Amino acid sequence: MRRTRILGAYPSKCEDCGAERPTRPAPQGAVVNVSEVMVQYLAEAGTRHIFGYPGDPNIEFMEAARRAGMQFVLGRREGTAGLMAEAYGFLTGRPGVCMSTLGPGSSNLVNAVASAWLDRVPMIAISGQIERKREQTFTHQVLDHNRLFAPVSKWTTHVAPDTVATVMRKALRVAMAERPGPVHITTPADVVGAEALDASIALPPLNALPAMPQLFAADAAAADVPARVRAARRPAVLAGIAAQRAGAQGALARLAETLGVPVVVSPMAKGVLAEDHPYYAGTLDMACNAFVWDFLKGCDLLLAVGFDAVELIKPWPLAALTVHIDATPNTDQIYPANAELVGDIPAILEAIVAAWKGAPKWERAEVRRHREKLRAEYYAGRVAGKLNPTDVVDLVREAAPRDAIATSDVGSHKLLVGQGWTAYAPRSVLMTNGLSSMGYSLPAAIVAKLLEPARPVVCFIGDGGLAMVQSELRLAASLGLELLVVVFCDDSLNRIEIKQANRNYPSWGTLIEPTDLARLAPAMGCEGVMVDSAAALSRALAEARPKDRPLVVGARIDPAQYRAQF
Ligand SMILES: Cc1ncc(C[n+]2csc(CCOP(=O)(O)OP(=O)(O)O)c2C)c(N)n1
Ligand SMILES: [Mg+2]
Repeated sequence: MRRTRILGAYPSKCEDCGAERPTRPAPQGAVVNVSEVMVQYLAEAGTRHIFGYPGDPNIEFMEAARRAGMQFVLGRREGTAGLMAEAYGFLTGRPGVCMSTLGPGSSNLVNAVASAWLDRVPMIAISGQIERKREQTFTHQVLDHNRLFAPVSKWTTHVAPDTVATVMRKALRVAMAERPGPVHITTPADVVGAEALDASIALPPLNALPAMPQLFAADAAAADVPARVRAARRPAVLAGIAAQRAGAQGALARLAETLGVPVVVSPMAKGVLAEDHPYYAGTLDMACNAFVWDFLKGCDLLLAVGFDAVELIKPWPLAALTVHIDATPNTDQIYPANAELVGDIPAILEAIVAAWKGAPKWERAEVRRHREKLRAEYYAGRVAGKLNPTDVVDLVREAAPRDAIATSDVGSHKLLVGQGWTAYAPRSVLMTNGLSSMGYSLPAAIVAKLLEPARPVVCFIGDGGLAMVQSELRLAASLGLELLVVVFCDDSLNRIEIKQANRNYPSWGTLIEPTDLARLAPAMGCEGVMVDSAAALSRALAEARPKDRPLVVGARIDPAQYRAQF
């Protein structure tokens, strides 16, 4: 029988990201099994963490990962482990890896895979399965993974001994290709420990992650844009997550300054233009959304730069001429584009800048006045003497350094965090605004701190969202992570309760019982404090914090500001 041998030596550091590679899964020349090949490909893709929850069919895969030096992060359920993998993919731009068992494990994982699907994050989701010969007919715990994951994945597939290397290369390439997203791989119990026999195993694995293809020819097409901008009276940019993924921050800032165009950003792209940049003009579809849209409605030319309509909450309201600048064509047709420039976004923007002649279109002072009005709108409905939601955002921002990472959950609080938190760098704000699933921000904060231990990490979450995932506090404590978890306590699923109130319906099914977080947190190995005033919150933020575990601050807010704004 032909014996599969592991590939020749490969560098101990990833050439792209500089990450230390795990040790080789097996000495050169040794027979390798399917799991070892999978792990080797994941290592080549720069992945050093697996987020998951195990079952019987995962044991061989886990052992291969352990021997390869991967870190296994045991989320307290598959759903949160999967959201950790999503955050990993968002932060690194490389596939986050999550793992579940068959049946209940895989069905629990669906939410996180769907989240990566709509948040456009590269992910490799792996689920164990019963042996192949029983999969077609056996029923106990057996779900058809391909049908389960197909609607929320870019690809669903199985590994087999004679396909594993090819499948892994394709899985990584598909997950990473624009627009990125999840690939689900089923690993049958009789396959994970079997000898890998895929002939293509001898091909270099790094082929799986080529650089972004440069499709764009920086010539006449780009030159057309300066002419359009010059002809416009009030041009503006709407920048989104594809711009952030493409690393367009430098080119975007140069475009804004050189052409003199204000830039509105989508929530998941917060930081793609520093929010103290003179041409920053607000975050779309968060608090003050009518004000920001009115600003865009006043524009007569829109450059949509990597804007993904998955973040759009209502139908497209603009009539202005639109230029679509993206890594993918405007196949969504949520907005009609008068021109499309498709390719490497930074290269396109630089070509436009290079071709620009003329004075900036907007005065910086005009954009500043717009920002000042936006800020005033953001404070609408504050109640003097109370702890308002915007006070929480402001006080936490003031207490955190510029390079802090913030994660936000889903609910009324997200709308204020999304507009009020000042972001200075790309990928410094993690939120889900595609699927927008509650329970994201705590697992995301855990991953942010794991990957960026030197940067302060703040997790904003509602009391409803925390109740969904609070068992992960125990994980954060056991990992020794210094996190600041700020909980907006209003005893309510406020975002939904408000919609009931807007229809004059009573609050029904939308109230939740208060939890004493000052007592819950220590039981989870964390510090905890409840505050009900701005002064108490300031004190809690100023006090020395534990360095080896999270601090949970339950901010008992007055929700009146939500009612005034939403
Ligand atoms: C998993 C999930 N279930 C339900 C929703 C619908 N939803 C959106 S916001 C919200 C309320 C969130 O309550 P909480 O976490 O307390 O935040 P608040 O709105 O009170 O700030 C709900 C139920 C959702 N987005 N995700
Ligand atoms: Mg709430």
